[in-house]
Amino acid sequence: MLRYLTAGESHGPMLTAILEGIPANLPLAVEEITLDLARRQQGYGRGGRMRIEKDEANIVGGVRHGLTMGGPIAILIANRDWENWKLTMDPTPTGREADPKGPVTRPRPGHADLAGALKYGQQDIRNVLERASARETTARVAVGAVCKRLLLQFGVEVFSHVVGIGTVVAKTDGLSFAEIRERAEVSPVRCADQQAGEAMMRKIDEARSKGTSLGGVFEVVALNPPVGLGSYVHWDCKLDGRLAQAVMSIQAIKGVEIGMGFEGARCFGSEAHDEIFYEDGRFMRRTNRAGGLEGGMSNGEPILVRGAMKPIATQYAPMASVDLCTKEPFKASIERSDICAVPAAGVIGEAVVAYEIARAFTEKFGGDSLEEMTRNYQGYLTSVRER
Ligand code: EPS
Repeated sequence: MLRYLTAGESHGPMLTAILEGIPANLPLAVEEITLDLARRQQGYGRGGRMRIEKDEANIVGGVRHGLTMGGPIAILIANRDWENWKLTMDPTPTGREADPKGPVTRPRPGHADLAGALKYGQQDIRNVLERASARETTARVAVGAVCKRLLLQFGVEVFSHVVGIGTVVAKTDGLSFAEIRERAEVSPVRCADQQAGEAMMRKIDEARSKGTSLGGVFEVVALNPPVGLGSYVHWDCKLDGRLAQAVMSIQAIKGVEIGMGFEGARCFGSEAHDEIFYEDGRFMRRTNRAGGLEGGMSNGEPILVRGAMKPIATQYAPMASVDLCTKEPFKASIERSDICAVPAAGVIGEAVVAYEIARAFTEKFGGDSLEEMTRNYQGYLTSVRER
């Protein structure tokens, strides 16, 4: 079974990810992980921090001579900014006296600050915000890159594109998945519709000039999944439920849709489902309104998951808040922030979706080595085809 943990703070020395359950003998190059880390760092609308960081993966466990060995895979990613935060983030007791920044006592609306400080009994909100920060998603993208590599072995490809930023919505009707992927990959906002992409950048500029931020929607696509990942038999086996949780767990995500999602609720039933055909020796659909998921299982069509990201809570435009210690009202504002991180959120969406699909794969096809897993997978495909 697949599972992972991440550790580390936004301005600490590094982020750490441990991924357990990847079978032995999977080819894995550190460059593949670093490539996804770089993709996460890009995107029109990022702030000054991304000019400091250049995320690189360092595999320190579970891989030898380019192949996984079956043990936990451990990945480290250094925070370059740590050099500027050494005293503030010093793990020894002496650090507290030497911290040039002093405690953070002003909770920012929209962040984990207030609820986190009250819950964990903290006087210094830095003890909350450092871990709650979306910097943690760097480690999740590293985990996702390994999961993508496993899925690729079985022909499953995971990619993402931005479908909306603020009120600007992309039109991708008539484009193939290959075209959407290609166009999104070269767009500064990771949007396949060039005209909409330009309008999105203008919106981001407008938000920047107003000292505020912008949210949006990304879509993650998983091509070529086999039928039958996940299950209908228990609530916590349902793949759609697990994907929704995974996407919702990304910092600042407030909504998840699968397939038609909320749009389906506004249709008649005749417009909301995918009719079944049998062609070329296989069951197939001409539409994919279900987003590749029926009854909590993959149905063999591409899996489509969308995440809605709220505008980043850290803003130059001040919002009302109350000091944790003095209880005095103040206006929360900041010195450095991203204006829009939706393009990055799409890459993070790929990672968490790839992890959940890979987890469903390892549950269904098991195996300690890639060869064993491949045999199980091939045997299953044969039995499905021979029906
Ligand atoms: C973040 C605030 C910003 C972002 C950061 C997430 O960092 P800082 O406070 O250091 O300027 O840049 O995102 C990343 C560091 C990243 O790698 O995505 C926050 O508060 O969540």
